[in-house]
Amino acid sequence: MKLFYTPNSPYARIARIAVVELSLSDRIEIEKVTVRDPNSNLLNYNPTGKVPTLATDDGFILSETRIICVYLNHLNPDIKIVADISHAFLQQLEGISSGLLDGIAVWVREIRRERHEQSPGIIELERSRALRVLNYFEKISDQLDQTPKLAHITLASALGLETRLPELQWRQNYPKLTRWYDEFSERPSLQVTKPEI
Ligand SMILES: N[C@@H](CCC(=O)N[C@@H](CS)C(=O)NCC(=O)O)C(=O)O
Repeated sequence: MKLFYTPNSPYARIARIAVVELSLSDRIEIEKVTVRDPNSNLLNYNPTGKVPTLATDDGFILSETRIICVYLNHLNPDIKIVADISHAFLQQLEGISSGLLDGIAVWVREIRRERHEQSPGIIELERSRALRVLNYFEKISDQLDQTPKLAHITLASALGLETRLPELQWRQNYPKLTRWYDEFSERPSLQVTKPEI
């Protein structure tokens, strides 16, 4: 089984963290690829050209982080990373943290375009979305724990984009979230998957 990733993708990072937390490192080969590259090896597997991509032993090509994490979790059901319907609050956190990540990812992509191509409207939309969600997590931070659930992994991966988006500056205004994040980030699975920049 093979997991394709790029070192700086926050989505691929979630899948890589899940591999470690589920003790699947021995069963899954991790292959670094390029994206937005017509010569990428990834295109031989997945026409979307997106990471993460999981090529399973039974010949399936899985895209989309949550779908991949559900599959990985089935390989080691003793550890529960992905929340099911009996854990509705965790599902709530999964959804809100992945909305935060999607929004920040759009924002990061926007500021990486040439200045004259950037849309101030999109940047403002994503900035205010991120601030609303960060306010939410600061308020409920006493309900965040340190267990490696998909919700927490996704939130940490989104917050980890601070290195790519200094404009976000979430640490200054969200002290409780900062404490939660700094402790969670000490997990070996987060340490070995730290973005390169
Ligand atoms: N909705 C997807 C998003 C994955 C995604 O956008 N990955 C980015 C890297 S962060 C990518 O592969 N981009 C390549 C491209 O845009 O062609 C998921 O949940 O996995």
